[in-house]
Amino acid sequence: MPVSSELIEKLRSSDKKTLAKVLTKVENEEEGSEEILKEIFKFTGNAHRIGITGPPGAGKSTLTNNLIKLMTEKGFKVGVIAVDPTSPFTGGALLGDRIRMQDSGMLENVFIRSMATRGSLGGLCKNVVEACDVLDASGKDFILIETVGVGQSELDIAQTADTTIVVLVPESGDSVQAMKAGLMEIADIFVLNKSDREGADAVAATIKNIIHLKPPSKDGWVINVIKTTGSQNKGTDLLFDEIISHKNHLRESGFLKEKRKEHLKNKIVDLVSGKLEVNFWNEKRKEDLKKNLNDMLERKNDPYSYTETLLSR
Ligand SMILES: Nc1nc2c(ncn2[C@@H]2O[C@H](COP(=O)(O)OP(=O)(O)O)[C@@H](O)[C@H]2O)c(=O)[nH]1
Ligand SMILES: [Mg+2]
Repeated sequence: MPVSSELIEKLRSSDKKTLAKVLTKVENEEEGSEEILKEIFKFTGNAHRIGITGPPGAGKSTLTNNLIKLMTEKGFKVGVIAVDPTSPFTGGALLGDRIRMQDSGMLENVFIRSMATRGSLGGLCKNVVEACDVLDASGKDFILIETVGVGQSELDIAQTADTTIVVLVPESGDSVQAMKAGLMEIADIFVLNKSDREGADAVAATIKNIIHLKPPSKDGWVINVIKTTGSQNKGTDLLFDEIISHKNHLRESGFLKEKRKEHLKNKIVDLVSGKLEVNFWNEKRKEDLKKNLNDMLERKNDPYSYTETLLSR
């Protein structure tokens, strides 16, 4: 079914109803969503995508909220995707903030969407990249993607984001643990939030030391540690400045192109495996698998040999 040009126009003018409708379509892979994605691809690539990850409770949502405020105050258009079932964009103090934003008319330039994690624990759900594309095509300057760093998700987020922010807190003795777990590899910016807490300076120094031990990155970017106190909206300006520095660095070094090429490559690989898988598991093969399970269970056959036959048929 061809996509109506009216829909694309509405989307590009950031019509909120249309945005919400299209995002739902894309998230659920409803019929026609791929057609829309095809149409809007040429309008994407302008937004700067910022991934915000870290352990639960580190203050990711608080910082996201602070960034939204600052960015909209500066006149930027902001899209937010929260891949966090517990994201309190509808609760407590943060709601208060949102209401204030609404009062000042700032909410006009913000679009927030929560997406449920599916499948893997805390993982970035499947269509986050596509949802980012939709927001991108609607003319956002920045897209903030909040995701809990508990496993694979923080690595996934680096597959989408131009700038990846890893949020840690002083009391997480696991901050060093986090470094080991691969967060070091993906961070463009470290935030030490809850800097009002005891020991913040020492932890910031430790993180800096670990960074210095690391070989310099390919593109020559030097990772910084930004101290914030999200709950008091302190340090948000420093964080924003650091984001802009990284954004400029990516452009000037030509590394943005490299990064996005890599993201595109991974996307194609994912698309191909997805489509191959869908095509492969037709009724006949599903039936065949069912029939053969007992054989394997009784050790008359093994999964490897069976897979080989299945693929060669
Ligand atoms: N003391 C202190 N508390 C904070 C700070 N930033 C956020 N919090 C609180 O920490 C809790 C978790 O914050 P939230 O943004 O939901 O964390 P998330 O799970 O990483 O998104 C909330 O109660 C916040 O009010 C901070 O800088 N200092
Ligand atoms: Mg959160």
